[in-house]
Amino acid sequence: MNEPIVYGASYSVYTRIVRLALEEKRVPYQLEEIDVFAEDGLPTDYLARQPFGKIPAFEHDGFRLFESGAITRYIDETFEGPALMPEPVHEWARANQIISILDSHAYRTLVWDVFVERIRVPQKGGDADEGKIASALECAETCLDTIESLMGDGSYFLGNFPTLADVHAAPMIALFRQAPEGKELIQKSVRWIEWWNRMNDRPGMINTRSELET
Ligand SMILES: N[C@@H](CCC(=O)N[C@@H](CS)C(=O)NCC(=O)O)C(=O)O
Repeated sequence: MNEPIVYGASYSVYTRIVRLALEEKRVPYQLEEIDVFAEDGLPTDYLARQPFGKIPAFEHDGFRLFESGAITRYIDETFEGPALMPEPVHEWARANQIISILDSHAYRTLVWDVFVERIRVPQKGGDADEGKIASALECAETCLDTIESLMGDGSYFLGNFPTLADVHAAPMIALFRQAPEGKELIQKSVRWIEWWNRMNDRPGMINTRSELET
């Protein structure tokens, strides 16, 4: 089998989710840089890989795929290495539920409305929208509390090994905690602190760390 190719950027949360799945499976891969925010726009042929113009896209042995949730499940099923979904059906359903919460509620709130607004906007000379941050923090708290209520008793969300749910969450939390308010919310929960410290020390997280993290 050829090495899979991830088309994306090292700063991107969703690109990192796909890379982390590959890292956890210990699958060598190539990262083809696509800067989705480039002034000149996306390479002309990129929309053939991802018609919505988002990153990442993925290719393996001629099989093209986009949507990170589909890509990480493909990686888990296709490659050898530790299983990244729990087998008991209740934990399996919980992992899917957490991934859905992260996609539907956490990504925009934690990454765009808190991290980008608090850190990136001022870095680029703008003024943070305090109203946006304040209301996002309420939703962020609901996200964190809800995911915590779904966690099992193990070292990771759903047992003693990371699943695709952990892999989906870690890149979002990594940016959220760059904002002082984000860090403070995480620090309020021992479960979240312990989880973050464990996840952040994993080789995959270290290998995919970007310059956005201090
Ligand atoms: N549903 C997509 C979401 C991917 C996504 O939102 N990627 C971000 C970067 S992390 C992006 O491409 N943003 C560019 C934009 O929204 O214009 C997936 O799961 O792959």
